Amino acid sequence: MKPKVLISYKSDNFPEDLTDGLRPLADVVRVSGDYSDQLRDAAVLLAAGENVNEDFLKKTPKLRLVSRFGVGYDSVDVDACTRHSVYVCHTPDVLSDAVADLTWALILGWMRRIPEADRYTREEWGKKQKGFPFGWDMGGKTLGLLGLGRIGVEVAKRGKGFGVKMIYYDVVRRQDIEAQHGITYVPFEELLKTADVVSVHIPLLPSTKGILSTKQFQIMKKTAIVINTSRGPVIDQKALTEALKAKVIAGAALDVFEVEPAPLTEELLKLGNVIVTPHMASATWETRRKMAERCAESIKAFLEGKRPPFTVPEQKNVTF
Ligand code: 8YV
Repeated sequence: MKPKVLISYKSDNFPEDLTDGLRPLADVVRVSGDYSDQLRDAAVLLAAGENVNEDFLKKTPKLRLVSRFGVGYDSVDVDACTRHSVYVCHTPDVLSDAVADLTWALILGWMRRIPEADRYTREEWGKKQKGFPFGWDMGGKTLGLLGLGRIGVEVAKRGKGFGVKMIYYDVVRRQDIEAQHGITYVPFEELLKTADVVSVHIPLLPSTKGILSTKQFQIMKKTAIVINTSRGPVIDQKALTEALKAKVIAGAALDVFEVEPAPLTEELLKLGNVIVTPHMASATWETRRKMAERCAESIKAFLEGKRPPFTVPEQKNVTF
């Protein structure tokens, strides 16, 4: 009997040809909605964002590989997977450009007030001059990157072209990148104090949850904006909403939220000084294809009895 591969990532979207490529080696089942009845004999799970934790693993005695469709794997308890001899793979690198592009789209979209300008052009242009969408220059502003990993670096590369001064804070100092891309390391508080744009590029960990909250917004410039294309919970969303309402900071542009999809009743979605997008930073046709290929590559290698590529760093030296 062939091992069973469950594809839970938006099954309808996962490329048919990549699924077909796995069929000679596995019984491939595309699932959606509740698929708990499929778990008992599954060897591989191509996971969207479901929580793969100890409870989940109790229902999957045959599971040996979780392939996360994405670079972030905060939804997967890697220690629990290691205890259960389950590899965890993800899709690093291939989405860094797309996420950096959207980050800049959000920065520029906010600074040049694109959503308001679009509405003004359709509804008011020629009728009234009041409300003409004046924005702000990028050149000379200070961009503060919170996190200088793969995605932060791509954001910095693009920053060079816009003539911004770049500073960053990270738990790991990147002296190679500092010299190469003209970016300066500063302590966290100094970044908050001096940046005109604070852009977040860190993983969600117990230590980063709520890293931007009331206290941090108070340290920031009144004219500063916050950009988040990483994970919603790294920002305390209620504190951010209050800070935006009270004009403690000037604005925010967010692709990620504490709860997703963000409920339509969410107060943050009603504020005028916020731009929102639906967790779409990696959602380009090319990038999603590359992510799918990376998942398929890990799964195929595993099915052929090899150690899968693209395991998460915590499992770098582990072979089951
Ligand atoms: C995806 C992401 O939208 O890579 C990640 O960690 O959050 C995004 O690229 C997501 O993984 C799709 O489920």
